[in-house]
Amino acid sequence: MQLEQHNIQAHNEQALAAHQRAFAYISGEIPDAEGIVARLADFQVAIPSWALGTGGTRFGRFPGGGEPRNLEEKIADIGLLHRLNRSSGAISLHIPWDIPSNPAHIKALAAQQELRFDAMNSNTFQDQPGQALSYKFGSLQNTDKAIRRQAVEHNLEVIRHGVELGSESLTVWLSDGSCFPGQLNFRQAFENTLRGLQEIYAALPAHWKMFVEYKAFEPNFYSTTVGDWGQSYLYASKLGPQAYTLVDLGHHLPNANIEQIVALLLMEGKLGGFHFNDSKYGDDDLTVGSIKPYQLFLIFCELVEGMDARGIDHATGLGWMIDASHNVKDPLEDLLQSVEAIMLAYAQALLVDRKALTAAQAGHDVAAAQEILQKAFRTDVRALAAEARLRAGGALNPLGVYRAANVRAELIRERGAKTFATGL
Ligand SMILES: [Mn+2]
Repeated sequence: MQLEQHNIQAHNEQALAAHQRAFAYISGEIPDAEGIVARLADFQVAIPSWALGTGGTRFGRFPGGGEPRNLEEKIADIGLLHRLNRSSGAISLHIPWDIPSNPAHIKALAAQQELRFDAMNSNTFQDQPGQALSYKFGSLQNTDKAIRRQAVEHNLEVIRHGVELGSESLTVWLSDGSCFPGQLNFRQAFENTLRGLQEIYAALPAHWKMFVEYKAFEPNFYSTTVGDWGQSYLYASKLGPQAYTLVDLGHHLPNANIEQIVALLLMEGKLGGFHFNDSKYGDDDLTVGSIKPYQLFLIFCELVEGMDARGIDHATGLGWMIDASHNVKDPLEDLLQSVEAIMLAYAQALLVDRKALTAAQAGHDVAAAQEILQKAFRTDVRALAAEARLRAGGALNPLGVYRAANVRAELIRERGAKTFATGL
C-alpha cells in the first residue's frame, strides 16, 4: 500500500483555506506561533511494532483484517503513518516478535520510509515455542539460576539485534512479581533482578541507554518486582549513568500524580523515556488523550519545565513512544489520533506563560496559577499542529486522508481479511 503524495496534496488543497484562517487567528492570539510550529515539526513519536495489529484481552481478540504479517509490513504501516503526520518517524521493535532475519534489508526499508529504530524491547513475560525453561514464576527474579541466565541471555540477544539496526536503547519491562502473599521473598527477588540487570547493563554499547519500565500490577496481582517509579529509580541508580526510569502512563495505581513523578525523575536526571496511552481504570491501553487529556497536558507541562531547567533537547533528549494496543479501533486510525493528542498536549504546554506562573507560585496566588494553566489548556492549538504537518509535507487532516484513500480496505485486499500481527 503506497499512499501517494498527490493524495495528500489534493486533500490539503481542499482544506487549505479553512486551515489558513484558523492558523492566522491563533497566530494573532499567542506570542510565538512560529516557535511552537518549529518545535512540533521536530518532535517525533516512536510507534511500537505491536500497536499495528488489533490488541486482544484475556477474553479474546477480534482482528480487523489487513494487519501486518511480518516486520517488512510493520515498517510499511509506520511509513504510511509518518507520511500522513510527519511525526511518526521511528519504530520500536519487540524481540522475538520482530527478529530481523536480514538486518541490512530491514535497515534499508526503514530508511526508505524515513524511519529510525527507537528502543528495542525484550520479552521475558511469555514462554516462546521451543524455549528451554519457563518464566511462569518470573524471569530475572527467579529462584532458579538457570532461568535467570536464560532471561539475561535473551536481553543480550536483543541488544545484538538492536546494534545491527542502529537502535540506541533497550527497554526492559519485567512482569516478574507474585500473585499471593508468601510466594516470594521480596528482598531476594529484588537482588536477583538487580544482578540480572547488571549483567545486561554491562553489555550495553557505550552510547546506549537502558530503560527500566515499572508497572503496578498485572499479570501479577499481589506484588510486582519493578512495581513503581521508586523501585525503578532504585534499580536505575544502582545500575549506573546509562540506566533510566521509563514512565508508562498506564502503569500506575489509580489517581497517581504522574506529573509529579515526571518532575522529580527529571530533576534527578533519571527520566529516560515515555510510553503514551490512556486509561480509565488501569493499563487499558486506550488512545492517548481519549480519557484524561488534562492530565496529559499537565504531564507535558512538567516535561517542558523540567527539560528546559536541565537544558534537555525536547525532541531528542528522551525516548518518546506510544505503547497501546486495544481491541476495537483500526490500529492505524488509533495511532493517528494518539500522535495528534500528544502534539496538542505538547503545544499547549509550550503555551504556558512560565514567567507569570512562577510569579503566581512565589506569591501563593493559587487561583492565578490555575488560570494560567487552564488558559493554555483551553486554547485550540489544532491549527499549529496542522501547520507543522503541512510544512513538513504531511496532511492537514491525516485521518481524513487515511479514510478518503480507503487505506484499510486496500490493506485487506493486499494482505487478507484474516491476518494476525504478532503482539498481545
Ligand atoms: Mn509500556
